[in-house]
Amino acid sequence: MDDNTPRKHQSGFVNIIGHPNVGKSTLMNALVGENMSIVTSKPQTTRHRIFGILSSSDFQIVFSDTPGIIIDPRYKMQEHMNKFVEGSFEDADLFLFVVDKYDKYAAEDPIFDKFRKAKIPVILIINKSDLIPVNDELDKLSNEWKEKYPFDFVHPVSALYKLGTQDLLKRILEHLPESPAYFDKDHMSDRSERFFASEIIREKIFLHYKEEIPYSSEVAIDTFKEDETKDPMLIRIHATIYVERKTQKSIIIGKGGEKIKQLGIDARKDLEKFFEAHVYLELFVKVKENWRDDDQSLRHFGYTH
Ligand SMILES: Nc1nc2c(ncn2[C@@H]2O[C@H](COP(=O)(O)OP(=O)(O)OP(=O)(O)O)[C@@H](O)[C@H]2O)c(=O)[nH]1
Ligand SMILES: [Mg+2]
Repeated sequence: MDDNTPRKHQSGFVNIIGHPNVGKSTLMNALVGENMSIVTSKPQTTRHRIFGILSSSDFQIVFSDTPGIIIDPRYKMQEHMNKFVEGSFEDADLFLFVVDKYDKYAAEDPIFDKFRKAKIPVILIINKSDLIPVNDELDKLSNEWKEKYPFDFVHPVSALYKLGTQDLLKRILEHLPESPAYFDKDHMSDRSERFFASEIIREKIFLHYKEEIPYSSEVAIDTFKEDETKDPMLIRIHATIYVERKTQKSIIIGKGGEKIKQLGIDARKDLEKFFEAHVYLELFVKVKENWRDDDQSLRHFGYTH
């Protein structure tokens, strides 16, 4: 190539969608190389659309992690989660449609119709390939999926063990249009530090509590103050955990405050890692009855479109 030939630059939106718990957030984190999106073993962990941006001198891939598609939403919050997925149809240059070996879709599932109408390339990602040790099984799965929709490509990966993810990046670049970058090259997300702080605390709620508690909880950051006179920097965070009922508040706090203390210790460790700073974290718990069905609360918690 002539030295004066301008080098090709590719940019695009790569939207990751699929059912809850199939590993969408793990995949985005593996592709971006940072823990941008929280991951737990419980379904419906992700509640928002979150960009994770991977840039080099030649390309910028704007991944978006989305909530798992909820078939039968019971709360307004879940309707908002589904709307975030729908929103990802408006700007996608490429879809990564993530499934695992247990995942089931009928051939007439509305998602396939949406793909057809959107006319956007779709790569089927068969995730958790570490749980599918026999190649025959993978071929069989792959053929069954291809009968449901003419995917542009079928790509097995293990997002958890980062197997096949580098090959997937190459495949993604083959589908990305030539375009200038959408974001500054040093941006890794569209989200604020407060958002990441609330997500890290919410992840710990998912990990520390059972049954309805994680699903009835939301986290709001009341103050986030950086003190740069300290070395390393000190960040003071006051956060409120909202639950739906008084009984849930006492479960979050635990006997003598023991449970919330453990939650705070665990969350602080990850906050310090994420922000590379010392963190002073104070947690409060409040009851906001039925916030999952209350428009005003949902707006306050960022469920806006
Ligand atoms: N064995 C195995 N487990 C995986 C893999 N990828 C993700 N997981 C696990 O699957 C669970 C769900 O992962 P997430 O990344 O939170 O899944 P998600 O699709 O984002 O889930 P929602 O946000 O609830 O929609 C976690 O326990 C992950 O560790 C994989 O490649 N192999
Ligand atoms: Mg997720």
